[in-house]
Amino acid sequence: MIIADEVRSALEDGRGVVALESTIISHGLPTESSARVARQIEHAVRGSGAVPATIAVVDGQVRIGLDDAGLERIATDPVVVKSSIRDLGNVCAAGLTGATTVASTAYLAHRAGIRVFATGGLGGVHRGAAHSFDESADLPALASVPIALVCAGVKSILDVGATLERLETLSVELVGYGTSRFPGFYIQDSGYAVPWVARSADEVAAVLRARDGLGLPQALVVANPIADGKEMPRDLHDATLASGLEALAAQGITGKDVTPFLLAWFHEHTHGVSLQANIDLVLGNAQVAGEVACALTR
Ligand code: PSU
Ligand code: MN
Repeated sequence: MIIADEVRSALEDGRGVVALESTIISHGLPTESSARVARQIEHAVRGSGAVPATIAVVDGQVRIGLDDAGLERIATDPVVVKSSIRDLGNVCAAGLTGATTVASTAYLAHRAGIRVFATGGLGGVHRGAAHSFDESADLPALASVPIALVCAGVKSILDVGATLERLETLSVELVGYGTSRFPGFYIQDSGYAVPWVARSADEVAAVLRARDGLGLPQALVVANPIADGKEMPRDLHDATLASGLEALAAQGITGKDVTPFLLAWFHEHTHGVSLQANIDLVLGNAQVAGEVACALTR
């Protein structure tokens, strides 16, 4: 595991550090914009006074903090492997380049001593999971990694209600950031409530400290809705989701390809509307994560 110099010195000096995942860059956004967005996400973390650490596997080596060439490679190289926890052994042993998911990023960030992590939307229970058993490895990973994850809820392509039930079963603590409603990724309100509300970065930091004091091993999910005026129009969202799910079934897509397929479907079929929402929500999460990381140092 190679920790970038800037990240290592920030950790040693007790400054705020935010982990960032790389699958959103390689598989979640169109290639034309992904390098630019990856830089914007890091910029948003810096804007809050924290140091970004984008995590990926480059030529078989885990990197905690990517330089610009690494970021560009993850964004544009078509052979980059979507790497969840169970892929890490093979990707590293074969010297491959892999983009880490929420699950593997959380695991690696925690090993590096990072306390706060930002992504777009958490993975979860897929629609039809009662038959397919398709539940993201993000959920069990968060049950065993004590990190704060700032996200815009779970992706709306999922079964949100079932995902919330699983988060409860797995004892993953959940707070709404300035809201009592669980966000729906592209939209502010998924239709479900959250059990707890945090009104500021300092309140989130207080929850984290309390959890640390008790030695709780699970993650804290900080659900931060997309900003006012930035969410996708509801009817466009619902129609695109319906057609995307039909295409998914018709083409027989399964396993780790499901989420990238549906995200790409949205980006293509909304002519950039979902892409802009995805960018806006992840930048908002990066900013809040930076504020939480700094609040933890106070
Ligand atoms: N959030 C986004 N875009 C993404 C993802 C999250 O805005 O592409 C990625 C994350 O890496 C997450 C993964 O871990 O999607 C979930 O994939 P799966 O459903 O196969 O577990
Ligand atoms: Mn899956």
